[in-house]
Amino acid sequence: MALKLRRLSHALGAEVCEIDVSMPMSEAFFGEIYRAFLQYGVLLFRDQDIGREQHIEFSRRFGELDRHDALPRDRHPRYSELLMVTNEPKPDGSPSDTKYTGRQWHSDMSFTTAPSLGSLLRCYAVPDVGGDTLFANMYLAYDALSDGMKALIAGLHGIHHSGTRKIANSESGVPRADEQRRLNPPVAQPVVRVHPETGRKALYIGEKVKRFDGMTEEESKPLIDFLVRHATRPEFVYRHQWKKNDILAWDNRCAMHQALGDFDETQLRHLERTTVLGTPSGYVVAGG
Ligand SMILES: O=C(O)CCC(=O)C(=O)O
Repeated sequence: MALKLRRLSHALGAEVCEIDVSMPMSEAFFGEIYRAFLQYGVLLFRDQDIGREQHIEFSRRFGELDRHDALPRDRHPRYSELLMVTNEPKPDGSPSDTKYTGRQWHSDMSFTTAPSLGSLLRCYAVPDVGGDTLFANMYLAYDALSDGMKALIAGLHGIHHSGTRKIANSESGVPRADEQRRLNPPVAQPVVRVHPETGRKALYIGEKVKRFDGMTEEESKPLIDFLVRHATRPEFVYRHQWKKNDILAWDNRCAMHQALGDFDETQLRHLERTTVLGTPSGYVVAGG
């Protein structure tokens, strides 16, 4: 059976059509999916009305799964391979710890020395309107830089911090942010990463980067801001409008993403993510 693909945007993304990811799949067929994953950076699988075990099993085809020890509060209570992204209040009525997950441009687990290969996010519920996710193609962003800028950033390392911008101000945010900082000291990552499978160079930056190693925050900020603004220009971006039972798989080594908060927060938005472990990258920076 040949893979049926439909491109999602000029920048990145393709829908894999007429597929049930819970059905048995030959190595050869999964190989076609994985090649499309490498080529398009983001793959969409619609109408996947499957169980949590099946989400986990399909994700394992991409590689070994993270058990999310770096984010223990955000794990599903029964499946450590699943990370919750939900605004559903806790049973005691207090706000969800993961209400603001992803509300800044980032690549998953960049604040660890084993940043993720890819993630598979499954949608259970979305608000009537809004709550979309943006993805940026970091190969295109790198390729579009001038030779002078490529030379300037070639040896730089950005220092990535855990946590989400908005969480620090939220009711439930402080203990979670403290815990995340304790478990995850800042990690320096190359600003230009060579994708281990395609061999292409991609920008590896985002809003979790506070400064460059060897430079102050004040010195670093203008260049970080420029690179994030540059990488997220509309021509490098795909905007995903979620439907229930969508699964999106993305390659964290060449795409970054951001969850948008443009929706009525009284409505449920509930997604669950598996995270595929990547190859080691970066180094811990004492004192951040
Ligand atoms: O909620 C979303 O749309 C994206 C969540 C996210 O950023 C993540 O799982 O890393």
